[in-house]
Amino acid sequence: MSGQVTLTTDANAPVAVIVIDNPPVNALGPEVVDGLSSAFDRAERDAAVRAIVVMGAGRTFIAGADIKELEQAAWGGGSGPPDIHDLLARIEDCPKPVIMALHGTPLGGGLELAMAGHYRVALKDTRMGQPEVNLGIIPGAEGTQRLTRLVGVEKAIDMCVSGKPIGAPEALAAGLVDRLINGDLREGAIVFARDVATGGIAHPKTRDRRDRLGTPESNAPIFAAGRDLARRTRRNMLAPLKVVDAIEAAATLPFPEGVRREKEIFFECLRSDQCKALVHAFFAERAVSKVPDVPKNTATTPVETVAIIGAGTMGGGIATACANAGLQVVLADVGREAVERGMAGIRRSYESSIKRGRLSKDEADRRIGLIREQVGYEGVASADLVIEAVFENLALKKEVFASLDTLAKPGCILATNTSTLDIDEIASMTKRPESVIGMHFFSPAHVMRLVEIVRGRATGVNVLATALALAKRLNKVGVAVRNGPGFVGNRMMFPYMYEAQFLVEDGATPEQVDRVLTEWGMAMGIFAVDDMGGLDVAWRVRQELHQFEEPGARKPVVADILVEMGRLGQKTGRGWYTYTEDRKPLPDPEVVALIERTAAAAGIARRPVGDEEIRERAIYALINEGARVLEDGIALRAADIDVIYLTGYGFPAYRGGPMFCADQIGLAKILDRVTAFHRDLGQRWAPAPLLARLAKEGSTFREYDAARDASAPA
Ligand code: 3H9
Repeated sequence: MSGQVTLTTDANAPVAVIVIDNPPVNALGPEVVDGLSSAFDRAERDAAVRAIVVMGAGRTFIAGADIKELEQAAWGGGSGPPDIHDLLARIEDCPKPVIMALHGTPLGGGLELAMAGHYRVALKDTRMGQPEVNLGIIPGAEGTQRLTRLVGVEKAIDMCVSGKPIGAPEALAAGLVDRLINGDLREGAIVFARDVATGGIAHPKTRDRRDRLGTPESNAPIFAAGRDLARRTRRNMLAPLKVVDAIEAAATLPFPEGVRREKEIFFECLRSDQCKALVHAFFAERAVSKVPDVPKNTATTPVETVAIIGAGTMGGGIATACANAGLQVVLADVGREAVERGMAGIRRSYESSIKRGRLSKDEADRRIGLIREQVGYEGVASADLVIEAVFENLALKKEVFASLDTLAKPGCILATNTSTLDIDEIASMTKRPESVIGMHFFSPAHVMRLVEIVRGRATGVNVLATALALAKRLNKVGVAVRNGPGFVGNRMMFPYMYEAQFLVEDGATPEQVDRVLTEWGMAMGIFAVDDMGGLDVAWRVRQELHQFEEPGARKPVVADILVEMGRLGQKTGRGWYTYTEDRKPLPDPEVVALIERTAAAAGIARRPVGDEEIRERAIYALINEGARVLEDGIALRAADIDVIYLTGYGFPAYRGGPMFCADQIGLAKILDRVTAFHRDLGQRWAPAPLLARLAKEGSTFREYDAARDASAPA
C-alpha cells in the first residue's frame, strides 16, 4: 500500500474500508493505483473481511485521472495516466462484494473505477459523470463500455457527449447508483455492505450485463441522434463524435473487444491538437487566480453588500449575478424610471429561467428579494463594494466616482465596469485611489463567465485579492490585467473588428466574413457580435480610442454611416444585418450596396476576397495585438489572454485561445504572413516585436509563459 491509500477493517462489521487520500481531488495517479491494488490484495486475503468499501478522503471521491499526466502524454512525454485495466478486472472479479461509496465529484477515471465495483452508494449531493470530452479525449478506462451497460445507450451518449455530470438522484433513477445515503457516508456504506454480504446473492459484474444494450434496430436512430447532437453542440470537435463510436462498440461488440476499440480511440484523441488545447485551457483557467505579487494569504475585505450604479442592461446583469451568489444588492440609478426599467428587466430574466425549468419560483423570488431599488446614489453608504456601470464616457464616470467617494463608507471598494477607459484617471477623482479597481463584466453579465479585473497604478493588493475572490464567489473567472486602453480583451478586439470591416470594404460581405469565422470555430461572427452589442456602443468606444490610433491609419468607413442611419443592430432590428422577429440575422442587400458605394467614394477598388484571406487577416490581427498586449505587460501571461478569449469572446476552446492557437499554427508562419500584410496593407500590420522575437528564436508563447512563471517569486 501507499500513503495515498489506507485500509482499515471495521471492528463491528466484517467490512474493509479502503480510503483514497490524494488531495486536492484524489486524482488517480500511479501511487493511488498501486495503493488500491495492494489494499485489495490484503482485503481479499483477510478471511475475516466479508465486503469491501472504497471511498475518498476530503472533498471528493476520485475526480479522474491526473490531468497533468494526460498533458504530458498528449505532448508525447511521460508514460501517461496509469493503465488501470488490470485493477478494474480484479475489482470486478473480487469474490467479496465491492461497494463504491461516492461523494463530491466522481468524474472520469473516478467514475470508471466506481463502475467496476459491484455496487455504488452515494450521498445525495454527489455529482458524477464522464467529462473527458471537455479535455478532448474519451473515457479511457472502460467507461464507455460499463456506463452503456448500466444506464443504456441513450443516457450514456447524453452523458459522454455533453460531458456534464448528473446528480445522485438522477444517477439512482438511471441505474448508475444503487442507494442514496443520508447522513454519514462511511456508516451508510458499511450498512449496505453488510446487507449485500449476508444476502447470499451473486454480486453483479457490470461487464457481464447486456440487458440495457438494446438491439441494432432500436439503437440505429439513437446513434444517429447522438452524432447529430455531437455535431450541433460540440461543433468541429473530434472527441464528442468519437465517443459515440466507442459507445456503439459497447452495444455491438463483446466486452474485451469494446475495450480494445475504446483504447484505440482514446489514444487517437489523446494525441490530437484538440486535446492539447483543451488541457491547456483547463490549467490556464485555474492559473489565472495565481498572481505573483498577490500571495494566497492576502487579506481580503468581506463583501456582503454590493451597490450597482446604473440600472441598464449591464447593471441589471451584474445585479442578477450578485443576487444569484446570495449577496445583498443595491441597484441605483439617478431616475426612478431607470431603476424601475432595470428591475423589470431583472424580473423578466428570472421569469425566463423559471419557464425553462432552471429555477423554482420561490428561489427566484428569494433572489429578487435580495435586490433593493434605489433612486440616487445615497444607498451606496451600506455597500462593501460598489460597481459602477454607467455609460462608457470618461467625463461621466469621473463625475460618478467623485460623488461615490463622498458617499461610500471608508474601506468600501469602488469598482468600475468600464470596458476601455483609464482606471487611473477615474481613480484620480477620489481620495482613495488604492480602493479603485476595474471589474469589467461581459454581457449578459449574469451568464458570461469572464471578469477582467483591472489594476490601476494605485490599486491595493488586498483590493485586487478581494475582486478576484468576488469573481470566484459569482462563479466567474476573474483575470487580473493592467490598465491600458481597452485592457486585454477589447484592445485585441478592435484590430480584429477593424480588419473584418476592412475586409468587407475590400470586397467581402459581412455574411461571408461571419461564415468563415464561425466555421473556423468562433461562437459568433464579428458582425453579428457588433449588432448584438449595439453599433452605437462600439461607436462610443471608438470615439474614446481614436486618440490612441496612429495618425493617418486606415479607419473603417461604413460603421459610422450605419450609426448615422439609426441601424444600431439587434435593438433597432437592423445593423450589419436585418433581423426577423425572433432575432434571426438576414443578409441585407442595402448594406452591401452601402458598402460598395462608400468603398468607391473612399477610392477602395473592391475585389473578390477568399476565405483564407479572411481567416488569416482576422485571426492574425488578434494574435499580433495579443503579442503587444503581452509585451506591454497588460496581460500577465499568454495563457491569461487565452482565458479571456475563451470565457468572454466565444473563442473555440478546442483551439486553446488565440495565443495557444498561434503556437499551434507556428509563430514563424504567422510572422511571415503578418510581414506580408505589413508590406501590402500598411502600418497597422507592423509585426509585434515579441511575435517577431519568438518566431525567430523558434519559440512559442507557451515557452514564454513557462520562462516567466519560473522566474516569478514563489
Ligand atoms: C480521465 O479521468 C481520463 C480517464 O477516462 C482515463 C484514464 C486512463 N487532475 O477546479 P478546481 C486540480 S480525465 C489533476 O479549482 P473545484 C486543479 O488543477 C479527467 N489536477 O476546484 C486545482 O489545482 P490548483 C476527468 C486536478 O472545487 C485543484 O485541483 N476528470 C484534477 O472548483 C482544484 O480544482 C475531470 O475532467 C485532475 N483530474 O472543482 C475533472 N482535477 O489548486 C476535472 C482538479 O493547483 N476537474 N485538479 O489550481 C474538475 O472538473 C474540477 O476540478 C472539480 C473540482 C469539479 C473536480
